[in-house]
Amino acid sequence: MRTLLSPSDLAGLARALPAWRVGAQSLERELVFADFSAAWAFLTELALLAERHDHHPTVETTYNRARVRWTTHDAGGITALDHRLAEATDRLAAARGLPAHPGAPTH
Ligand code: H2B
Repeated sequence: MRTLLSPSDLAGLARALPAWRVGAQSLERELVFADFSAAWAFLTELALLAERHDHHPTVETTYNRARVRWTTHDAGGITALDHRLAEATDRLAAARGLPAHPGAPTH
């Protein structure tokens, strides 16, 4: 779970996670919410999810936007755990009515 994914695994990830930018070291998604409170409600849920998995995202947020990045510090890059947590992030976002990926309809 915490071993680095191979280059071909990473290529597969790019297809499996259309909302995410697959970088060399991390998976990154930008989320846009109705307002500041909606952004923080989501981030609070994400924080609780992270604690349950003992795996913690890097988050940058301004007003109604949040940039979420998953990487495994212990392994120095992207692991299957990051894949799982990116999928879980997508499920939380979908439950709050956010589009599945940029440009997708919200319903
Ligand atoms: N979060 C992330 N993103 N990467 C890690 O390698 C990591 C973590 N390691 N949360 C965990 C905590 C580790 O430090 C503890 C001791 O299990």
